[in-house]
Amino acid sequence: MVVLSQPALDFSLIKTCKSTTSSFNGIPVIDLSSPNAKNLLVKACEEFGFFKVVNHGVPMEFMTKLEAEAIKFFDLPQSDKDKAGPPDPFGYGNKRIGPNGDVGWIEYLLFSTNPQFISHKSISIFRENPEIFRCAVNDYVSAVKRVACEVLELIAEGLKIQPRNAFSKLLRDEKSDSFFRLNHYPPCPELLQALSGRNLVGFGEHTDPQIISVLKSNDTTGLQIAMKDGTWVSVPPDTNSFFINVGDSLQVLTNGRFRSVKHRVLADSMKSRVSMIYFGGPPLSEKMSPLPSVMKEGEESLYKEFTWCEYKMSAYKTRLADNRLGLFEKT
Ligand code: GA4
Repeated sequence: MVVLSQPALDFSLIKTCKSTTSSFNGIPVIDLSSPNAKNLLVKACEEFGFFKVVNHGVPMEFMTKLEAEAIKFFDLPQSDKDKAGPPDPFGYGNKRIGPNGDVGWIEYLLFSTNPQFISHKSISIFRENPEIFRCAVNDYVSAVKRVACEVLELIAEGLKIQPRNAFSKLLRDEKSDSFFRLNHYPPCPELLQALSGRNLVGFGEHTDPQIISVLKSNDTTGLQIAMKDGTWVSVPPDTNSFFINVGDSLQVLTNGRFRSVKHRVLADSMKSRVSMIYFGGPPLSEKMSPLPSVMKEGEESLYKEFTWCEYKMSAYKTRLADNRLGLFEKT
C-alpha cells in the first residue's frame, strides 16, 4: 500500500489572532446613481475610510469570467504556480507577503496595471490560458478603474474641489502606478482544531499606501475593518458590490480629513475566499501634498512633502502592520 504523506506544515508561515466574529451591518452603502451619492461618499470617507458601492454599472460577466480564470490558475500544481514567482513585487506569491517577513494563509498574483512594468513573469502567469486570462484581467481592471475614477470625481464634487478630476486624473494618467491583485485564501479545516479559539490570519492588518482600493470577493467572509476606536468588525460579503478603501495617499491629499482604513483578512476554515483588488496610485513622480482647495484658511499640511516614489520605497521597507504614514507626519 502506498501512503501519501501530507506535506509538513511550516508553522513559521502561520499567523493567528484572537477570534472576532461580530458581523457589522453599519458599513455605508452608496448607490452611485443617487443624486446624494457625493455627500454620502464624503461622510463615509471621513467616518470609516471604507464603504460599499452598488449600481456601479460593471457587468457581472466581467467578474465571473475573471474569478473563473483566477480559480483555474490557483488550481494548477504548485510547481506550475511557482514558475510565476517569487513576487518582486509582481508575480505569484505563497504565504509570504512583501519583502520583510510578513506571512499569511494566502496565495496571490500581483500585477502592475501599467504595461511599462509588465515583467517576464506575466508570461508564466498567463501561460496556460494566455488570451482568455489576460483579456479577463484587462477588461476587469478597465471597468473597476472607471468605478474608482467616478467615485473620486463624486468625492471631489462633495468636497467642492475644482477641477472635478483633481484626484481621478492621477489614476487616468498613463504613468499612473496602479496595482492589481488576485488573492486566494484556501480553507484550513484540519488547522482549525489546533487553533482553539483563534483565527488564522490570511492577510495581516495594514492600510493601503495608494489613493483608493476597489475590492470584490466571492461569497466567503474574512474581510475585517478597524473602527476609529480600534475594534475589529467583520464585513459581510456581497458578490454583487464593490468595497472601497481610502488609502494613505488620499488621507494626505485631504490633509487627514479622510481616514486610510486599517483592514485585514482572516481565513475561513471551511470555504476558500477569492478576492480581486485594484489599487489606484499616482505617477511615481507625483508630489503628494494636501490639495490647496481642501485646506481652510491658515490650515497647514500635517505631512512633510514627498513623492509617491519616495512613499512607495519607504513602504517596501516596512512590515504590514507598521504605521507607514507616521514617518511622513510633521512633528
Ligand atoms: C498593501 C496593499 C497592497 O496589497 C500592496 C501590498 C504590498 C505587497 O504585497 O507587495 C506591501 C503592502 C501593500 C504594504 C507594505 C509593504 C508593501 C507588502 C509590504 C509588507 C500590493 C501594496 O501596494 O502595499
